[in-house]
Amino acid sequence: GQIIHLEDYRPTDFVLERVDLTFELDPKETKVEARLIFHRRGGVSLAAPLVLDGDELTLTGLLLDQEEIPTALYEATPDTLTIRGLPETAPFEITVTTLLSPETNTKLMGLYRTSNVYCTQCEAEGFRRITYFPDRPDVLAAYTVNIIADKAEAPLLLSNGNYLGGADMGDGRHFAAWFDPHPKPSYLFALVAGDLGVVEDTFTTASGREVALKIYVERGKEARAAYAMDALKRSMKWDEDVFGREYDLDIFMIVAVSDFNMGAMENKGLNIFNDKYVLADPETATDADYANIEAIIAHEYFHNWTGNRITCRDWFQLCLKEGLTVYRDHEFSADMRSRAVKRIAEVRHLKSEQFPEDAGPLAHPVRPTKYREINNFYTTTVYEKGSEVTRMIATILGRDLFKKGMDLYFDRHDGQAVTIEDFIACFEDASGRDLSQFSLWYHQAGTPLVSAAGSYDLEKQTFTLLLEQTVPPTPGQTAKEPMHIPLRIGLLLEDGSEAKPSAVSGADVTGDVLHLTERKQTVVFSGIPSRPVPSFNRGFSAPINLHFEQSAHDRALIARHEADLFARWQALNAMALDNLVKAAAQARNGEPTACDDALVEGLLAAATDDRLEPAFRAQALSLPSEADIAREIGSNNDPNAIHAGRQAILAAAAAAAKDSFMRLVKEMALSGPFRPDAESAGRRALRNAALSYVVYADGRPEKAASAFGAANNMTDLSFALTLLAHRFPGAAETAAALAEFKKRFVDNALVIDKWFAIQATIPGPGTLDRVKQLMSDPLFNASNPNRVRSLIGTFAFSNLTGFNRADGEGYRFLARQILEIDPRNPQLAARLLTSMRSWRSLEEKRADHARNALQQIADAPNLSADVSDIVERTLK
Ligand code: B3K
Ligand code: ZN
Repeated sequence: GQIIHLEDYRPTDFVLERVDLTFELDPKETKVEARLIFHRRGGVSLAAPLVLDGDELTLTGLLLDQEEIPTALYEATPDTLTIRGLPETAPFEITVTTLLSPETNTKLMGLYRTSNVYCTQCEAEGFRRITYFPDRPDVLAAYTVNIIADKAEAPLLLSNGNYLGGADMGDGRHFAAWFDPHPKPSYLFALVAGDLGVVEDTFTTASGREVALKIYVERGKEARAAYAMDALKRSMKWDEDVFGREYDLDIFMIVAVSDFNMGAMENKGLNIFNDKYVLADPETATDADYANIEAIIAHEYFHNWTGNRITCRDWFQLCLKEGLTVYRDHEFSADMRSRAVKRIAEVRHLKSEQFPEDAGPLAHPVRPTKYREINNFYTTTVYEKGSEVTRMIATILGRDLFKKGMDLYFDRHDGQAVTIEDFIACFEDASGRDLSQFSLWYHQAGTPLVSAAGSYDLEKQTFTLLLEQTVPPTPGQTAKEPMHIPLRIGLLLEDGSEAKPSAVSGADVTGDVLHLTERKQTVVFSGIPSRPVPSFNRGFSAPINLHFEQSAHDRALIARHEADLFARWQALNAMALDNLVKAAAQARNGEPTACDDALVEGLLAAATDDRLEPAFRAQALSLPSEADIAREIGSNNDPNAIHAGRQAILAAAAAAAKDSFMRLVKEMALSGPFRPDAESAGRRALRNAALSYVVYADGRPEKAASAFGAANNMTDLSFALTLLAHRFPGAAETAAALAEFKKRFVDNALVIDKWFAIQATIPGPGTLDRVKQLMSDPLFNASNPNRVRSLIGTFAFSNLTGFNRADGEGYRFLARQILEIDPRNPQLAARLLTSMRSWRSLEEKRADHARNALQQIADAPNLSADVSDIVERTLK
């Protein structure tokens, strides 16, 4: 594939007015007739042909205003259709007929089959696998869709918009017609046909309209869709209350399918979901599953306004809908659950996924300027960093002006396909502020590093902060400009109270937001009665790395007294990270590991403070991951040493406070029926976190085995199984529990995915063989993305010691899998390959093995554009 540049954008020569589609569904030979009404845009020369996109298409008919087009006037290849000699100004109708084979469509893009259900995925460029079309997001039209199918095979026929009607055709077939009045780009098109069960409800909008809600799932699974329905209704209400956005059709549908390349898709009025993010009940779903379902249902629903009503001009603007919609779903979850705990989870995720991307060969701006394969840009940078950038706008403007800017955006751009510049202009116009320096967040890749140094002058009662920012070089961007970084900061006094400076010079400060705008800034706080302890980046107000030498004593003070709960966790986490980095070095040098008493005290103080909610206390107990430690070390990493050091710290903390952890396990026990709410989930999380320390201190599998036996919900059951498998992989108790778990859930593929993932993350070099064995288990299915991701993906992304085996076998295994999957499903293969993005930060021998494995992929013939794009950038 060639490189597409943002600067080459220009509007289409022809304006699409209407789309009328007819599908005659058949697993092997589906006929699609597309009637497209166009007119030539003013000023476009008569010589300009109509060029439509295709992808692996077979053209079987082509008409202009119902007349056949002479072959001299058009040219069709599987990926373009060019038509000449079209009218100068008058609208004309092109009828395109194509033949598809949904059954053999293994890429899961366009129209495909999953468990005998026809379904579609069109974002980003899947519609061109259905018919020749101007398949780009700035071409908006109203669609009519007629679906004809075998009645027995597909009693249910769905598409976007409102149902117009249907009828029996007398020959065993029937049809249905749908009309979507809202102009939309082709990537939001959807069709579903098959035999599915349904859960129904209604929602009455703020202005009193009744909307029918339907969630379609595999027959027999209806009861497991109740939580998703509840989350949907709460999302609809929240978007009205918080963003003033009402739903705009008579019906809103969600369909859950079991073969899906990603989480879910926001097709207008007809969202299609990976069933993993719809189905839940206490027996089969963990608290994390419930929280994910709530967040993703909300995310896709919120796209109705941020993405569908207002869409992207081109794919470079992807963060316009994704970053903003992630921000909206984060705020929703924060309102539904605990804001501080939600923020901690977001920052953990951002740091473990986006920071490594931004620090590695795949780094790119939130708003990129070039791409080879757009599917490779649905990244954590576009999504999560994009959300953080939106959050910073809200922090800089404050709640009211942010709201005013959002209202202006909805008002000004409804029905349009717009750019990031249009979005920013709304906030500038609503607030009167200049956001041009701030916009660098969209354009400069790399995580900014802010280094701080402080000095206190007792005589003058001043505290002076020296702040310096640098943005590291990233591929294609060597020199960077200083950014506008909104840094929330608190100055704590020794008694835990917060200093209130009488004046601040050297930076604009509003409330507790310090605006860092220059490369170097000296900020002086006056009226500070004693040496303050600065707490930086409260609430993680800016997605940066912060370097500040701070003693364990000062960190402990923040961890106990900060008003901002997130900052308390951040201080504890930093303290833990100091210890873990030191322990990794000690393990590598064969020295004994030491754990600071201050860390154990800090962990315990937070974990046992019953003024704090259990979910927060659980977060405090959960130490930084091996990947977090590797990132903090930065280069020349030895995963075995990191693992050994971390185990040693865990064991030391466990031994130092075993009784307190045992008490917590008892105190946090829940009685009564299972409830998935945030409070109960928090108690389970704290209980399990404490249990893991108890098991570490104990060194024997019995307690984990009895927790496994006693569990009455999937959270506790899978946690106990993980403890057993990871801590005692060879124990008889572990083998028994794994066997029992498999037997119990053999009919539930989503639960078996947990069984795969738990085993794929057993630390150590032996896990690769286990993963290979599991691949030949009859429950594994190499063509189902969820299975592949839970076994192979989890191994490559989340098992540092297993995947990064010193002999390089892990990388070679992954390379073989990539080459095996790529011809069937390039998107899945490319996504798996991003697990190699941090290879350069490994110690030399491993890095060599990794490079060789990458090279082996790069040298293979017939790579997809998806995989070759990732492998080339990763190697560069
Ligand atoms: N917009 C889709 C993602 C499509 C990915 C295409 N490769 C889901 C979402 O972000 O809501
Ligand atoms: Zn999205």
